[in-house]
Amino acid sequence: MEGTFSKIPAVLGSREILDKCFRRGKKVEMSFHPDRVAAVRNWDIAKLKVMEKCAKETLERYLKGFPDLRTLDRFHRELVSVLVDENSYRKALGSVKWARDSILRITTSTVKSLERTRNIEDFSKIMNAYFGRFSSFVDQINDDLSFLKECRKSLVKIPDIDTEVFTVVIAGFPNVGKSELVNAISTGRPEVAPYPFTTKGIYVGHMGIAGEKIQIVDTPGLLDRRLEERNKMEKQAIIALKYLADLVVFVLDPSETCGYRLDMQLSLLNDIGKFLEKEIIVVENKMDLYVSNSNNIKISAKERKNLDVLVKEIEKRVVRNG
Ligand SMILES: Nc1nc2c(ncn2[C@@H]2O[C@H](COP(=O)(O)OP(=O)(O)OP(=O)(O)O)[C@@H](O)[C@H]2O)c(=O)[nH]1
Ligand SMILES: [Mg+2]
Repeated sequence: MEGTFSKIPAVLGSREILDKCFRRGKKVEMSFHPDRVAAVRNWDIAKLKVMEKCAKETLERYLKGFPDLRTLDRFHRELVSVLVDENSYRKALGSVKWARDSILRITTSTVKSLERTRNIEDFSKIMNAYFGRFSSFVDQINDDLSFLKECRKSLVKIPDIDTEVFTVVIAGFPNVGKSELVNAISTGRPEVAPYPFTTKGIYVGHMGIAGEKIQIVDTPGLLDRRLEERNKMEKQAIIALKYLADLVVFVLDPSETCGYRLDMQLSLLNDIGKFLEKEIIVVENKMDLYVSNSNNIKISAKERKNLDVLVKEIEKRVVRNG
């Protein structure tokens, strides 16, 4: 999965691709040939080849750079399906392939016509016909290119997550301190959402635990509501919980400074427990503001308090799992 999404190339529009290819074609210089007809013919063929190469390389960069959804693991596949419309995605890539193939085909046939022609006046007719069709193939996929350009915006943000590595997913209501916690316990340079902004996607940090490098995943906040009512952000959190979590750390904010009542947070915890059937560690964050008399682990992510207690609990699960 390394770099699958972060390396998706920037997408040009039809106009930009045509400008680039025509510009390159125009730069081709005529080589000397004692036969004037052969000299012009060679020159025209060289122009076609340069334009073909330009289109082929550009379009193939997209065909290679945008992942084939069928090759993705379940987690990434589900995540992509929340972020982009899969049918349009497949269709767009199909169109790019069609344009590439069409250009290769007409280039071959145009070279053949040039080779058959002895009449120098016919060369420019053949070339103009080629330019017209070349432009038309690229123009016809403009909407598909725009669509891919949009897709890229959301897909490049998908982190490289190794579905084989032990993974802790941090979940809970919005504003309870999930990102603060992930930042506090991740080592190295965490690829974590720059809090205090609302987390809009999935972010991954790492932790060295019991000699293993495990993943720690930050998710967007969840409200206590049915799946059908969930927005794109929440759906991503649910997918991470479902397909990535070996262990869930559910963060509660009993101080309710997050803006949500504790009973609502507990109701979400209860639902997630029922639907997931995964081990959940419940932590109460913001102990600097409020401490309840429950038996849950109490921490302050912001003040880095009691995090060692939580880390020990995570460690126990990692050791048991390995
Ligand atoms: N007092 C106090 N504030 C905290 C603590 N942990 C986080 N906060 C604050 O709570 C606010 C929300 O923290 P985030 O980490 O962004 O919360 P989140 O759960 O990631 O929020 P979403 O991404 O929107 O779901 C920020 O202003 C934090 O500084 C804590 O232990 N004590
Ligand atoms: Mg967050």
